[in-house]
Amino acid sequence: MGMRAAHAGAAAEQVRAARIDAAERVAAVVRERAVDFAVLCGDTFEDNQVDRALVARVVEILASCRCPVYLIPGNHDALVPGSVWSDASFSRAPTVRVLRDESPIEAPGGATLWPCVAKARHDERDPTLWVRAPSDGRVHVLLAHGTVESVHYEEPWYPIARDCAERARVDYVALGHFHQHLEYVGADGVARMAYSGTHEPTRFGERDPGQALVVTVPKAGDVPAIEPVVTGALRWLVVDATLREAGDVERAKEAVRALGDGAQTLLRLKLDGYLRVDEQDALVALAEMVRDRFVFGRVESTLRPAPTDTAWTKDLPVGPVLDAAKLLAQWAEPSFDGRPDGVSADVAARALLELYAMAATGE
Ligand SMILES: [Mn+2]
Repeated sequence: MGMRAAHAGAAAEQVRAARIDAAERVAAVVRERAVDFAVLCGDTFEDNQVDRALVARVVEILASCRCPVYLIPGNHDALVPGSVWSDASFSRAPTVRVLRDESPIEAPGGATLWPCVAKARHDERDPTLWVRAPSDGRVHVLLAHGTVESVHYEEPWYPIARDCAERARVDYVALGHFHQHLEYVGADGVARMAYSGTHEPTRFGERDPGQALVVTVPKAGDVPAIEPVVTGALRWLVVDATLREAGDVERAKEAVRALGDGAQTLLRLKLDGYLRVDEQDALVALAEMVRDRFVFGRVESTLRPAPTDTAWTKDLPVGPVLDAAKLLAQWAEPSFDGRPDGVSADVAARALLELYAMAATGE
């Protein structure tokens, strides 16, 4: 919460509002499922400087869960002097519990929570190493924020070993930091550790974002049932299109139209290939459609102009490539009638353009 969303341009405000709405859906899921408690495993806030009115709003949403909600700080909202966690809103919401100490606490449903607390933005130690749960019949849940080994992430701090659940002897490890839903299967074939991912998608290129996890552990030692529930609303799509032949711009436009209602979609349309002179107007229309139809829409083009005649073939080295170009140029002439069976002028024109692309890029 409090993400500036500068990467969404003029849609940033809508992106921020969507994150509030998605938080309300998380609270609704918590109420509908009548869970014993909810956990948020760090980076609830973008940073420790977020607007305090936003903090109050988030605490209000969490309080609406009608069950205890436990939060640990993450690297973005680390527990440091003057952090967001010192906001007075938290002291007014008794069911919203910020866990500040590395010591186990009892939660409803016969559970014991083991909170690993981020006290700095960077740390290169595994924050879970202190945990070793007893076999006392309680359901032990470890809460941690960090980077499980082998996850590639731009902020690779707070490393967490893949065998954390086994080593700490807990029933479940609830993870924060990574934005996508990801489960880890232990040596016994059971997943006891998972990132829920963010409640609302955050950026382009994410897989499986916008979910909460409903985790059920009937009793100590049981296999956890991990059920993803969709809570996000906005789609962040990247669509690639390569233009080569007449009509490709129109086909790209159809593909964009097929994405449906743009009111919940951010789109980056990446175009490469060659643009024909007679399709420049169609490209302008496509760009307008991308801009107008979506919450955020941007065309990213590396298009080059397609050749208007075959003069470029004169630069080809003498040999089979030049011979092929000459032949294709001849076949591509609609009035030429000596084409081999099965070769149309269109196919020859397209092949010639492919050859042009190869020659232009040195392939
Ligand atoms: Mn983080």
